[in-house]
Amino acid sequence: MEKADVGRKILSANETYALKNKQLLARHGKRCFNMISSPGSGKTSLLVRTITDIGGSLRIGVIEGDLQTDLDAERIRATHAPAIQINTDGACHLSASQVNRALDQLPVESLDMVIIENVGNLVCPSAFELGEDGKIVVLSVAEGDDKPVKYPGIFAKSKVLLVNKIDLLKGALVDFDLDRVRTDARRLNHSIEIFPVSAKTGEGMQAWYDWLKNQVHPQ
Ligand SMILES: Nc1nc2c(ncn2[C@@H]2O[C@H](COP(=O)(O)OP(=O)(O)OP(=O)(O)O)[C@@H](O)[C@H]2O)c(=O)[nH]1
Ligand SMILES: [Mg+2]
Repeated sequence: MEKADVGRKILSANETYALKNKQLLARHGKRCFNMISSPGSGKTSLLVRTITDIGGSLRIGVIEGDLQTDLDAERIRATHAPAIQINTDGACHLSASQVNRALDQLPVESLDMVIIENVGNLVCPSAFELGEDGKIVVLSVAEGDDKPVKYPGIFAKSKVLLVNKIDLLKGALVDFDLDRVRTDARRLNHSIEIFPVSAKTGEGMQAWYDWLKNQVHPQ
């Protein structure tokens, strides 16, 4: 079998499970988002702050993907939200079959929403559908404002861009042109919602919470 055929076969097996996940979530009437970024942009910090601040008004369950350890699931569980950890053992992305097994272990019926924190990587996870309603890309200001043009795929596919760590912009600790990121991301994806936020200070987070709540209870 040629390399391209093997690649196509892996993707189509993944699509079968992605569809199963979509159907399972739709049967329960639950929303699901797939959070993707480079390692360390602040995905888990954003989730911990979001779950803590939103409280009981939006019941969020989390699926955590990492190569090793259950450190991130432990951080989520400390908020009392349910979290299932998947270890990919070297793979650079989550697969839909792994998410399918994790969904079996989550109390999906008692939740409003499942958020999947994908393995830290801006490239591979964007090629694997997991059955989500949308992707959320996180870019922290310390990574540089050229990322939308250098890694266009994930910015083109995402519903939301969270620009995290904006607290670092104060005092010019990093050079980052937010307007450039807005322009470049919208050139790739005119409908992408962009929220500049800080998981550390809470700045800008309310607009993100409003978007999230609107997914479950549209105004
Ligand atoms: N200054 C600042 N630091 C932040 C912010 N959000 C996260 N951090 C820090 O960034 C580091 C990485 O945060 P994580 O939440 O673990 O990032 P992650 O994207 O989940 O990382 P991986 O799961 O390893 O890909 C930690 O030291 C956080 O304290 C923020 O808004 N501002
Ligand atoms: Mg994390």
